[in-house]
Amino acid sequence: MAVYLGFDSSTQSLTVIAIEVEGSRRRVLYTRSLNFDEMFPEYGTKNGVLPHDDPLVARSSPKLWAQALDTMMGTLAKESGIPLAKVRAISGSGQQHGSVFLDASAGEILAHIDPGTPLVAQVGGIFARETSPIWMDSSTREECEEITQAVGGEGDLALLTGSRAFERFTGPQIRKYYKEDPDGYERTDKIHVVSSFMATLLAGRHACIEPGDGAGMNLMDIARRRWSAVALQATAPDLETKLPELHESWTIVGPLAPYWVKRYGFPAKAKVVAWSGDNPCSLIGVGLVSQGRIAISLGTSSTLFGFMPAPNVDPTGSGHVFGSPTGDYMSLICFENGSLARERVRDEHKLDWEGFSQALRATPPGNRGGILLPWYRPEITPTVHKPEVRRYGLDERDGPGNVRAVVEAQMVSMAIHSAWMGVNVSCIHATGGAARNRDILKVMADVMNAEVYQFEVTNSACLGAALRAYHADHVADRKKVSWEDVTAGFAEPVKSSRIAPDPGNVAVYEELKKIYSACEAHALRGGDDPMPLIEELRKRR
Ligand code: ADP
Ligand code: XUL
Repeated sequence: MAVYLGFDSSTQSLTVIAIEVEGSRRRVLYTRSLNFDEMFPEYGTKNGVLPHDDPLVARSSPKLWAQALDTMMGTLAKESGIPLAKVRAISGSGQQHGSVFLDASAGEILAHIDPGTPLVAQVGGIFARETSPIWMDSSTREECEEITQAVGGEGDLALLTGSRAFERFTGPQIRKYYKEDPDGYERTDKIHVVSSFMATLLAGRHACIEPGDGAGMNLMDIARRRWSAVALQATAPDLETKLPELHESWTIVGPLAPYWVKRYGFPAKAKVVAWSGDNPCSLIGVGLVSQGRIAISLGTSSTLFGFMPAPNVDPTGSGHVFGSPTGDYMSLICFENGSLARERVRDEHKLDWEGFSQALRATPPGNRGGILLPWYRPEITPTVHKPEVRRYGLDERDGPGNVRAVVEAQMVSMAIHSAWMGVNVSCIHATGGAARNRDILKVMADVMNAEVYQFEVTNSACLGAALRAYHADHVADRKKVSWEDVTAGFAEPVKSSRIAPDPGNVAVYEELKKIYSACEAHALRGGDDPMPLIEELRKRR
């Protein structure tokens, strides 16, 4: 029997999953989540983010992530009951784009961590920058423009790196830091993303970045899967010396560092496998290792993604191409106003999740034309810098109407902005915390005109990380294993969970998509007033 561990260091929590594999016998042994705000209040985060006066700035604490990892490893050793000696490999998934700036002392210090003292007490001095910008940060508009100019325009940058410049991407964030604190930048010896930082802590040495997360930086040549000299030069000086190496997703970073072996009793030969981004890991965790289906993840962010055999970049500029952990590619669009926007509406109308679901059941598809543009925070897709919530034909005090409006807005926006992927969607794999809510998934099925399936494990990023550990362990031992074998028995949708689209509702949403697009155009680009369209729909339906 072999045990594999997958971690997910997400915006709001650290989760672990332990899976057991013995031939075709596969099962989940253990799963546990630590919420950052609740478990580590001393860091002062709210929903995993440090408070800041500027709504465009979003940062968190890398020490908090390190402390959560230490606590979780202790929990695994002392409380989980899993056979530690059987752990063969460990991998993980990290919130994408976030960056950790380490000084030159980090290498030596991490190689000699004393097992008698908690991790955080020893790594406090390794950070060139105390806080880490995360994916919710949208304060780098100027840097995006500068990088775009230097590389030769949006189209060229997208062709080169898989995306035009995005505020949350690591490259623009690095440029901002270099401009604001040149001494801090000079002091920085290595710049990790969240995933490679966490793998670094486990292995006690600088881990590589892999193409799943590397593609979220505006720094990697997407076709060649190596750092792009042109993009690096456009971003900040001497960047090539500060970035970790770039290697495939199944790279073994090294054995587990002695700290974890001596302090908690993990086996010395357990392999640390490169960590990847949460969306690339999710691609594995929902079994999308071949073409033809898509996944929608309803976590803190909402993402829609699918497998892609070649890097076909989005000509409209709203989507991304990332590396897939299989060595291929994936397409993705991301929305910042995901769970936190749904929670805002839920809380404004004093509901719990059951009340939220009841509101969905009590209101008609199409919401009688009532539209909400749910930009509680700045939005990534479409680009909205100044947070603003707009309503069309919808009363602010109408609780059920606002609940339906926020869910419909999110689903309709996903449908509109994913058209560039050119996938004829007939089947959606739903994942993330809110995918347990079948009333939300019903709206998804009707808007996307596709069947929606749920999974046994809702944290597909975490499961995908454990499956990647299993895959890399086999590759390292020169054993043949296909991705279909890797995901079999774990990442298959639950057949009985199928939610089918209703043709009548699909027709309503076809009309609503046009109205929603008109509302977006009105709010963002001064387009025509969409109210006449709403009145027309009301007359007919
Ligand atoms: P992340 O990994 O991005 O931190 P998760 O995928 O764990 O987030 O999702 C957590 C979110 O799931 C919570 O913030 C909450 O809004 C949402 N959630 C949990 N239960 C429900 C439910 N029954 N209905 C809708 N949303 C839910
Ligand atoms: C993807 C993105 C988010 C983060 C947070 O591009 O920004 O989905 O990975 O989970």
